[in-house]
Amino acid sequence: MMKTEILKKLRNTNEYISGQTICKELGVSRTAVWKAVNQLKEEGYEFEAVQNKGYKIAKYPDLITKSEIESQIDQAAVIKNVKFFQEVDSTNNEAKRSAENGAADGTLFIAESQTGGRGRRGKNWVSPAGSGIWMSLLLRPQLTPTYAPMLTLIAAVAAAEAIAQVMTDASPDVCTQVKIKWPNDIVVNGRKVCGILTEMSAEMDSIHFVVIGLGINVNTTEFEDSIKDIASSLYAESGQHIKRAEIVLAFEKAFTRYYQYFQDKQDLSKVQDTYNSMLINVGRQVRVTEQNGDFTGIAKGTNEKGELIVQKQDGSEVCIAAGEVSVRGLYGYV
Ligand code: BT5
Repeated sequence: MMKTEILKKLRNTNEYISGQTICKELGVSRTAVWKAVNQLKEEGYEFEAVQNKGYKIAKYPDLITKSEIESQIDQAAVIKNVKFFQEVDSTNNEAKRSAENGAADGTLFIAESQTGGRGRRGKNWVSPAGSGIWMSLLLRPQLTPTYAPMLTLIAAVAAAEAIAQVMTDASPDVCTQVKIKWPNDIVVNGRKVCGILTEMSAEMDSIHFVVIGLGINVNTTEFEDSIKDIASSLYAESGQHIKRAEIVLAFEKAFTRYYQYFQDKQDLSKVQDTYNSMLINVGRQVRVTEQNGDFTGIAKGTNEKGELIVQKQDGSEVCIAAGEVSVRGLYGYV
């Protein structure tokens, strides 16, 4: 794709690059380059053009388009290609539909807004345009279905790391406040900035595909009544506007690394320490809601399967598998 290639070339240098060089290196006509540059201008990229020298990008807009992301992905990354939508019902739904039609492992579905964003068990996910990241990664891992819940934890640790990293750049004192609420929420200063919804299609002994959906509130300034007491955004917590593509790319790097560890060992042993160091539940009282009743206990951390270890009042420990229960802090959301 021409726009991706042009962005790749201009991004990797501080020098001006002439239209002629771009044409030659990409093997395309001047008109084609001119057309692509104009499209990029319309999308909000600002170019500096100097006669006899060429182009340079002076300003990058806050976009999460195919060309913006693909022009920055590493060759070795888990994300291989990006499908961008201005609006979609749910990127998880889109990923599942495309997966049924043969979409490849490593396709990232990302949307500016969702009309039917979903949380777990039919809950709603608020996904307005312009301020957040609503994306779903399609994977086709060679694993049995029992491993799928672990992917949620890998995505959580990667998202938390990415968020902490961009927030450190923006506002150094905030990053220590980035925490994971088991199993799938990222909270900053106790408020939810990111949720993860993992879904899969599988047979008894093999996974057809897994879709990992992430919703991240980045530059959101106002939240609707239904979530205003629990939700926040990276902007609200740091006071800095952060470019959404930066977070997507930081997530991509961290996820690629942790996913590789996971595939090597088929457990979470290499992820566990980092996950537990960010886990907000540790040492806190939690209420575990199970089908056959509730109980309270102290959360101890997660084991190598990603289960939450909870010590009951009688001292015994139970391991709670992700997806089976809902864990609520005793005194509120965390
Ligand atoms: C989640 O569910 O946290 C998973 C959210 C996953 C969203 C992504 S966006 C891309 C992809 N496509 C989708 O359709 N979904 C995924 P859960 O733990 O069940 O939490 C849902 C609850 O979070 C809701 O009941 C609200 O209380 C709260 N909530 C809804 N929208 C929110 C938002 N934008 N920010 C913070 N909290 C929100």
